[in-house]
Amino acid sequence: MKRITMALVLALAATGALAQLAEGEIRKVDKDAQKLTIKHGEIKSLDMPPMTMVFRVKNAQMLEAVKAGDKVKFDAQKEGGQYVVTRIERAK
Ligand SMILES: [Cu+2]
Repeated sequence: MKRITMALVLALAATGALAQLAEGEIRKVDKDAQKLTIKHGEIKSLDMPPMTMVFRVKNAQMLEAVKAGDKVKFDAQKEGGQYVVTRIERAK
C-alpha cells in the first residue's frame, strides 16, 4: 500500500500536478499592456531567485482577479523569451 502511494505521488509530481507555486506580492496591474509586476520569491521551476519583475499573463481574466498589494501564489513559464503567468491565486 505504501509503495503504491509513493508511486502515485511520484507520478503526480512528474506531471506537474504537485508543482509548488511561487509566492509573490502584486506590485502593479497593467491592463493595457496585459502585464503584472510581481515581487516574487524563488521560482524553482524557472530556476529564478527572488526579485521584482514584469510578467505577461496567460489570459486577461488574471488581471481582474488580483490588485496591487495582494499576496499571491502563482506559476509561470517562459514562452518565446517572455515570462508568462499560467496560474495565479490569492494567498490565504
Ligand atoms: Cu523573476
